[in-house]
Amino acid sequence: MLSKSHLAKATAIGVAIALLSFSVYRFFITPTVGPQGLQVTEGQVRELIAGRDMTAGYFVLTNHGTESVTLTGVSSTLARSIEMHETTMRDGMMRMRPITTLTLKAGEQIKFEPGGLHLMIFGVPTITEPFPITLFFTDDQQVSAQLYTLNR
Ligand SMILES: [Cu+2]
Repeated sequence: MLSKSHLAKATAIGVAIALLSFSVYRFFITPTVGPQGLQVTEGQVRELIAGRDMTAGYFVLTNHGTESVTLTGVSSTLARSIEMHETTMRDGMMRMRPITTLTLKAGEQIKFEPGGLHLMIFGVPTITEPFPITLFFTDDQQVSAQLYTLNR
């Protein structure tokens, strides 16, 4: 039979494991929605091509709030700079160009994805996982997010 102290110890370990798996679950499955109702999901970053220090990043941004918001920039402590780019087709050629702002209406969702809107990440010597970014919005709002490596 288990003594009282053994039982207490086993219970404490059980609680610790439960808390740990709960936080891991929350971290990967249900990202939190910020106070402004802004949510970043599916954050991904491409591995570097050998010899280069720039890459591309993607994510899904959802405005769960009741007002429109404007994304004005993105940065990372691990990159020299990050630009928002859009991809366009002109004369049968795929081109990309920087955009400076992006407005989301209330309830709107915008996808940064391969072949469309994307982040160009410059001056990044190595990709760490998760790769931290911060999104800046008008009215001094900020949202932090993590990008995970996309192995393609
Ligand atoms: Cu680009």
